[in-house]
Amino acid sequence: MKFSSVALGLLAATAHGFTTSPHFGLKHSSFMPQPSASSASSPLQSLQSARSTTTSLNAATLKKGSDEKTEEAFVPMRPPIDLDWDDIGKQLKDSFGYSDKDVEAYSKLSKEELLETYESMQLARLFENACNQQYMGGKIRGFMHLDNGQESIPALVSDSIRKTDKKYSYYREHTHALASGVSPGAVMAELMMKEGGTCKGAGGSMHIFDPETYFQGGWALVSEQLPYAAGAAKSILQDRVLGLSDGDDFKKRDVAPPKDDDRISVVFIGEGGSQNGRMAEVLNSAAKDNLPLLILVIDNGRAINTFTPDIATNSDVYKQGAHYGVPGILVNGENAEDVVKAGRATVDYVRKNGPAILQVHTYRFNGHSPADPEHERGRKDEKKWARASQDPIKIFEQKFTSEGVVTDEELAAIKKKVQKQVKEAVEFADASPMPPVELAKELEFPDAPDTDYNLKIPPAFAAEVNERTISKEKMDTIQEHIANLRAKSDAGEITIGDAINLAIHEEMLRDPTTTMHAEDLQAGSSYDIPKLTQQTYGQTRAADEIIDEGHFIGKALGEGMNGYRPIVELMNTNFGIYGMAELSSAGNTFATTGGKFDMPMTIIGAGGTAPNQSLGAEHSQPFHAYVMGIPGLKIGTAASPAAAYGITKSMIRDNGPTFLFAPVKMMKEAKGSVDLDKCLPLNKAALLNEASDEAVNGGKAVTVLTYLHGVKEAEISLEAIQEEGLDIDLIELRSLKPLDKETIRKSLARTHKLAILDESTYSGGVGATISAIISEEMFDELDAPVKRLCMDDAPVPYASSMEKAVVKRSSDLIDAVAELVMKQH
Ligand SMILES: Cc1ncc(C[n+]2csc(CCOP(=O)(O)OP(=O)(O)O)c2C)c(N)n1
Repeated sequence: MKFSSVALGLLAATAHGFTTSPHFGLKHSSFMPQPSASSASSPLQSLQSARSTTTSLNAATLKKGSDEKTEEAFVPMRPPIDLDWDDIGKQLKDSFGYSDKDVEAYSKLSKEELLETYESMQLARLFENACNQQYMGGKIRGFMHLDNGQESIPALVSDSIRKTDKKYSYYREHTHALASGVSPGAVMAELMMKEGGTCKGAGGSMHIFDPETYFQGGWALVSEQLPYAAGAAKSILQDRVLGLSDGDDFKKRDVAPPKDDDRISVVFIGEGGSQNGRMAEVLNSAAKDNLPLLILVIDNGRAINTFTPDIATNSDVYKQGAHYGVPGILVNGENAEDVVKAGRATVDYVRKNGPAILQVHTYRFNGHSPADPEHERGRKDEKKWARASQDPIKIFEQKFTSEGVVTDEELAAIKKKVQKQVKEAVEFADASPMPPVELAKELEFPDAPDTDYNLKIPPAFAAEVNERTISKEKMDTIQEHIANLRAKSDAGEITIGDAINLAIHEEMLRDPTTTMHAEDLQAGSSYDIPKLTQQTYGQTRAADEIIDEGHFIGKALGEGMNGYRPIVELMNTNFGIYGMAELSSAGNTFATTGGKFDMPMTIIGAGGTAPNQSLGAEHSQPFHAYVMGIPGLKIGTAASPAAAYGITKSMIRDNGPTFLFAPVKMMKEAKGSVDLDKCLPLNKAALLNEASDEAVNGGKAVTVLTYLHGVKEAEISLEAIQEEGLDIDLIELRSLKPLDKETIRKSLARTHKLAILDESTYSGGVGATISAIISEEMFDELDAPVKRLCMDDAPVPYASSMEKAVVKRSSDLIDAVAELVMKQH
């Protein structure tokens, strides 16, 4: 067992405190019971028990003797782990199956490689010191999460991670971006809100993105990046299956990846974030699909002010994969040389075999962010201590100069070179202009609201890819299925579910980069929407998913950033509640990345709340209203097969995230025909009934806005309304966002009265938003206040007698139209 000088220093200091594994250099206390061979069956278990023992410790007083003066000695809450290379080698053999010879091959870094490690660490440190200065000078604002003390991780990244590997980091990502080759000037400019920034100043400190280096975030919701990285890993498999690769414009071209393609996806995550359930899902998915995914856990033991062991039963994140068969190892982040060497071994394992976890034990010298108050239990002294004794840069300098491997002059020259680089980055950022005010609106959608999707050109390689990836037998089967559905349409007999399924198949054949995700997918889910997709296009393109919508919307997001066009089918749109974080980030991506990443994701599902639905409260929520506030999302509805077909096709072709809601109770019952091969606009409402001139001229007409089941309810009420000598302009809101204000205004200019039959709640509902817009922008057209017929602010009851009081229907509409017409103006 070797002890580093740092560890030796600590040996005395910790003598009072905790039980640790001698194997890993944690020190045994003479006051604590020693772990027996049976109570700590492996070195790593010993380490774990040591950690839990130390959680209650802070600082201890070491007494040299009862009559001696008391001497204060610092005992950190998190003891250093001081694993040496032998310990790491053992883990590499036990966890990854490496041989002694393999481990030996990883055991040395050349002098040149050591100097590169040093340079990478210095770039991270000096760049972030400059960030601190700019923050203090007021040029960087908001949150800024610095990485000081954790520089061995960027050193690993610049050593083993290639430009073409996909990288998914979190809000503490500046150094990961630099190590991935993102320009320091562009990162600094992004932090300083400048147009020359990686995202033109739209992203900021927590959202660094760079297409060229495949640096794909920069995500600020703790752990959200996990499924995205899995989706990116999946896109690598898709490239291989389809024989596609990225062109210079990062769009797919018909060139197969090289035979030895060994790209991986890397996800960075804190030990706090690793306790999130997304970790379990990602491990499951990574193991199931054998994804080339490296989970790089940066374990600084702190989650903002929380000492992570206070909330986590087990901080050994590298063992979390055991349940799924994903191996992991632990390394000491203060020893940059070992981090780089172990990083190489782990990355090589992932390239050749599949997913793995690498947990790096570090100390972070700064608080969470300068904007945060620091209330970290036991941290003040620990930071001081860590800066003095656990700094990977100082440890590196001390070790390799004292061993004569490198000279002070060589290190000084590197530091000087990096200082110049950082100075230039600040100068570049200073010189860059602020982004223009108009950019915010330009970044709302990648495709303008009035896009004609019929004009979109399919990829030239579609026929070739279909030919080589779909067998003749399967192609015959799907063509027959398509022909049957088209015949049903011709006969006016196609359902909404089948119309969407038809559109999906036509689009998946038209563009082989289109993928599908759903639960119960093989069986066609609940309404046949994904029917025959897996059977035709295979498991990689059409994935049956675990039951967490957040997980597979997240994976779709990762595919969407990597040249694919994922479709997600939700068995019921309400289940999308589990994917709120992922939906919101999908909506943000185009704008937050300064327009550098499209997000061609389509979510489709049956939802809404029909009268007499009898599904209970949780299946009857207005999820369409919940997502209305997500920027960047185009939201459509379709209450007929024709609308469902044409909108689905357009949404799949759109380069931004889109969400189609279909009426759950009408999926099989509404039948009709579709306009074959035609895309519908995503910004248009449909006038389903035009009030007669007679009714309009007599002041007996009302505009009715509705969608989903409301369309059927309104159609049912039409006869009764007309029998009374009244009439309605019945407008189906096929686009909830963007809203077709033109069609509404045109109708109000005739009727001057408006009822909204709304399948969402009184507060925060679709009707509430539309009513506000009309009051603000079309007030002059109104002769009476807008009449909202919406759901009460109450959970939808099961019993139909009670449900009647909450969910509005045709009878309510008939009354409302009569009431509006009676209103004097
Ligand atoms: C979903 C979500 N919840 C809470 C937060 C606030 N938050 C930001 S960082 C953080 C702690 C994360 O700790 P850890 O994963 O260990 O990473 P570290 O910051 O230490 O690098 C929290 C709670 C957030 N950004 N996202």
